[in-house]
Amino acid sequence: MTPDGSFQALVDSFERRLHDATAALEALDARAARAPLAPGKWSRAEVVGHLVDSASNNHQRFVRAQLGQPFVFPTYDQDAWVALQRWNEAPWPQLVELLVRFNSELARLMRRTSPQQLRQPRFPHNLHQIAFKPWPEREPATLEWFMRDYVEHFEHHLRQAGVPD
Ligand code: NI
Repeated sequence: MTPDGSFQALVDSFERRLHDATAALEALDARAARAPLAPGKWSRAEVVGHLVDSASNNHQRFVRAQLGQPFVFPTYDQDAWVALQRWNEAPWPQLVELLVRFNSELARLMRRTSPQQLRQPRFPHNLHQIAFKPWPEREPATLEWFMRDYVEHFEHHLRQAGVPD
């Protein structure tokens, strides 16, 4: 198979976005980062903590899939994860650093995933339950689609946290 130029371009744009987001998030002080974005909603720190949870869950999925394990993965209750870890109390600069380092590593992993791994049909799967934009239960999924979905979820939450495109 030929290298997928459009997928590599996606990884490039993910890395650029991560770089720009770093500066925007680092510029916030901890008090601003910990204020709820709306009454009863997550703060920016909690949104960033949720993105770390997403990175850690999806890192496992992206590696396990390439080792031939079933494309059926544990779900996670996002609000319970954020509350349990008290992301709003985490040191803000270190939380941003964790987000950036973890996602830089995921970008490196994505870039090194072979076209065959990216495009291989995966069935059964549970992407109708765990994906940001659910994939039909009865259609084979691909790792490429799932990685793209990860990046879309990441972008969605950056916008929610007020990091401009
Ligand atoms: Ni989310």
